[in-house]
Amino acid sequence: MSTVDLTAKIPNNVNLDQDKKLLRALEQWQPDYLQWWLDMGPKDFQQLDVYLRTAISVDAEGWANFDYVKMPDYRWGIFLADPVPGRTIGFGDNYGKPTWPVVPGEHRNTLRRLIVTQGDTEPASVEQQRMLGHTAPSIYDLRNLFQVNVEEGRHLWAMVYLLHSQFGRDGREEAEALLERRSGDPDKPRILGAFNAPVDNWLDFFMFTMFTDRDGKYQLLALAESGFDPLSRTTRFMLTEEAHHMFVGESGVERIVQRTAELMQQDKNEDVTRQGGIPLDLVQRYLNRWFALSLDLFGGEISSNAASFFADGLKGRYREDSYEEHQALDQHYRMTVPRDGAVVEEDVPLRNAMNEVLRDAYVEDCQRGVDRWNKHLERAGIAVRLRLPSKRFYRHIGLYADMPFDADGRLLERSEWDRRRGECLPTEKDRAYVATLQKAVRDPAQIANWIAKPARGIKGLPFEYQYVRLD
Ligand code: BYC
Repeated sequence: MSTVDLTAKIPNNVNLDQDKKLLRALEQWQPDYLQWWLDMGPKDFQQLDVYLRTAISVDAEGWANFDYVKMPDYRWGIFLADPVPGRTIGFGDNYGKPTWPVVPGEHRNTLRRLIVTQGDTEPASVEQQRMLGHTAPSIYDLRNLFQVNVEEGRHLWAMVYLLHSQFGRDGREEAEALLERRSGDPDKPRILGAFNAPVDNWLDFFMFTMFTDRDGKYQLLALAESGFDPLSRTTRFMLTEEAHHMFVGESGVERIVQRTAELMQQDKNEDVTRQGGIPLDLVQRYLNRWFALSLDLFGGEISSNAASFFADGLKGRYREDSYEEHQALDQHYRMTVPRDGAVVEEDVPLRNAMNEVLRDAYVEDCQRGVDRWNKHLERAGIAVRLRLPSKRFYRHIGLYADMPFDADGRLLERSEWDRRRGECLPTEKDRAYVATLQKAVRDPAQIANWIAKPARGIKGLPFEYQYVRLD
């Protein structure tokens, strides 16, 4: 078990003190990172004590320490899962060969691009969520937001460590650029689509952490398979933190659905908006949007990039070890492809379909969450059910990009799509209504009317605990 040096200026379990050049480079980047955090991190909450968990070791049990911390003092550090002795590449043309402890020259550019793309999402999400602290529905939720934010900051560190330690000058330049792009900025946007969409209310936030963070889980799982061992080890540790982010999203939407169901039960004839709740059709429209935006993050259905990532042993499948065959040659993957105004089923060479294979595993995982939400409706005797729209709906990347598919996956005439768009995507009216609900609740015992309290608090503490000391 590697030991974590928590007292170092940059806490780490990679013996940074033994590589003075790398240490110096990272110590130079650190003040720029902190400046970025102060400029773009949670606005107006930097001086408050927040009950946060901090990684203190990388073993499965007890890696987290919970205590009050001011966010700028959070111990952002570099933690890699321990190496697996004798690990070999688990898939592709290099199957069975030893993994690479340093970046192989022939895959340098591709790996750098993958790491930069992954790294770019982390600060982007912090930027997107910057203003949400002002409208948190409870102190419990406020604390969860900040926990997610500081960990996304740490995930940026994880990628910057790889860039600095493995990619020399190019890596250092990329690390600087990660602090320069800005979510939603037309001149220097973040790389991937969903990370430029505003997240300015808590319904968007919960949908984002449910659906977009879950893309993170699947991308990290695919990178954890990588033959480039430092990438595998760093993503394996990131995944342990990621679970909480998806919990925040999944349980956040669940508590909204639960509250709406309660309000509907109290008065079956009423429109829940009259009681300050969020109607299920509105929840469904937000769900549709974030699910579609997040599906785009997996890239094109048919992708020669994905085929080479797999062939070269750089990016594997979700749980590669559950497959019997790891070359994926002479195999096909069935998918629907738009053709002459209709969709037809087609077999695509498996390596080219790797983005879709990963996306399908993701969709299955999302469905489990939606089923849980629906249990509340079932228990309340409400007939309506939430559901995932078709994978073809409202896509901007890949085979179905910018084609007018409805939520059932039927291709519409453009005019019909334009007319019916407001049935399946958030409307101006929806946004205006959601905006009226964005009011901070500052009494730790209270929660906004549109969301139920969680079943339990953090780390065995009650919901009412003062997770953020506001004074
Ligand atoms: N937006 O062959 P294609 C997370 C580009 S989330 C804009 O279809 P490929 C987190 C693509 O780069 C996980 N551009 O796809 C969550 C390519 O560009 P070039 C983030 C897009 O190459 C919440 C072109 O289109 N991690 O961690 O297989 C909070 C054709 O590409 C998009 C990763 O994504 C898009 N949606 O790329 C915090 C893992 N999709 O080459 C954090 C690293 C594709 O023509 N990235 N393009 O210039 C990858 O593995 C891959 O780059 C992709 C798919 C998954 C993005």
